[in-house]
Amino acid sequence: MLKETDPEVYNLIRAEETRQQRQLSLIPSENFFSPAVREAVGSVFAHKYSEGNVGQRYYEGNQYIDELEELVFKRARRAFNLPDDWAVNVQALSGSNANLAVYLALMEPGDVMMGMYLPDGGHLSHGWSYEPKAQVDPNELVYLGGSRKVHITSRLFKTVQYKTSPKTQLLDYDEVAGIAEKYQPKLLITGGTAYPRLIDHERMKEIADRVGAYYLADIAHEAGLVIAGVAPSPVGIADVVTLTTHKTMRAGRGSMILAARDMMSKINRGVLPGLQGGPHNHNIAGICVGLGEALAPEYREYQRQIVINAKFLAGQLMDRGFKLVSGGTDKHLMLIDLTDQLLSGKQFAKALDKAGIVTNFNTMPQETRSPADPSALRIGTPWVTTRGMKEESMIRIAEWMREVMAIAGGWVDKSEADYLRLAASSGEIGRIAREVEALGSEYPLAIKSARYAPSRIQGNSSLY
Ligand code: DSN
Repeated sequence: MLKETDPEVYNLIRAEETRQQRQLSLIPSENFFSPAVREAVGSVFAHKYSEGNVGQRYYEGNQYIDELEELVFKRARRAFNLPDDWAVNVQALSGSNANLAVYLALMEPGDVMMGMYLPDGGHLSHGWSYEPKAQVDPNELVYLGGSRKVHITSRLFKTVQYKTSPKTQLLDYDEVAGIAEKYQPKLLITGGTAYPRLIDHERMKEIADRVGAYYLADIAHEAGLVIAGVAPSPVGIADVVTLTTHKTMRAGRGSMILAARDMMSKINRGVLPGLQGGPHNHNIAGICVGLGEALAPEYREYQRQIVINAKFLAGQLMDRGFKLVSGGTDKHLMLIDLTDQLLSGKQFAKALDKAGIVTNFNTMPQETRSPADPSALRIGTPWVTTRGMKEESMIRIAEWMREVMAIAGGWVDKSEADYLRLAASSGEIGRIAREVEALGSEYPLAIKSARYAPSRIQGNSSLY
């Protein structure tokens, strides 16, 4: 129908679908959803306003929305093994909004917030600001921000950021404890976008307790791994858990907040009226379907394979001379340290894109370059694992990455425009793009996405 009524948009959708089929996304925050999730997202639930919570809406006609949210709660309760006195919010429109709702509930302007240093792998919404052109002391393990208050959290709160150890590139919990003692945060946050190792939630909660802070575990990246038990769960340990539903979790686009019931009533008010109006009920329907899929037995296998693929790919890359931040990964993502390679993160990402391998350039611990052209490349395996790829495909990906570095490394002295022109016209890069596409054609987008849809739900089916 869209084809006839709006061919311009139809053609863009088809073009994007072809791109997704032909290229391989190694962006660790990207995944794709089953046809069932997409059907729910495209449903009539998009038409309904439903400000408020189950049974207490400001609009009439919400009986099915109420049932839908109840169903999400039941599925989330099982997926995350929630303690009886914990509750769920699924209305925040994104991970950042989920975090902001928690801050609105638990903090006052001027309070101290402590999260991970952004260039080491933290997230913007954990309090980022910086000082343009200032050199940051690589041996100083705490960062107090700068005059460029790029994220609203740095305007509202005093922000303190802990770094990874310069020696190991790992979190040093004793250092974090010392920083917390010194700055007395009201909220201690873990999680982020580029830390390739697991987090010790018990230790972090202990540090938070010692200074009277709340502990927020932001597991946006790891939510799927946590559901499957292949990464440790902060549920029942942290005071609040936030997450996005579309990364490893592969359950449609949105977010969730998990916390004890009494705290959740404050957080619900942080979401509405604090931050937003009507929830996006069609996305909530998609998340509900995705949670159903997450309760199927295949999901655990999928999450395990994500980590197997990531560790295997890490080994293959290191065998080919690439250095990885912290020496590897425990989960779905890794950071390639390019400081001893010919290309910067941005140059490598641009050449890889022309070869059909989609990545993103990223900062890394001890970063000396600008975030616009940093020293590292961030990659991960959720997307390629959803396509059904296993270890043998990781070998091919690592080899293509080595080849692209060798080919494009020869153009490093060119101007940016010439570099991009050469990357786009190179026969060798074009050959790799065709090989990538050929591998992709063995793992079609649509068929593999359906493969993980549940045929039955584990456990007590009366809930469903
Ligand atoms: N954009 C997400 C990521 O790529 O990790 C974080 O918000």
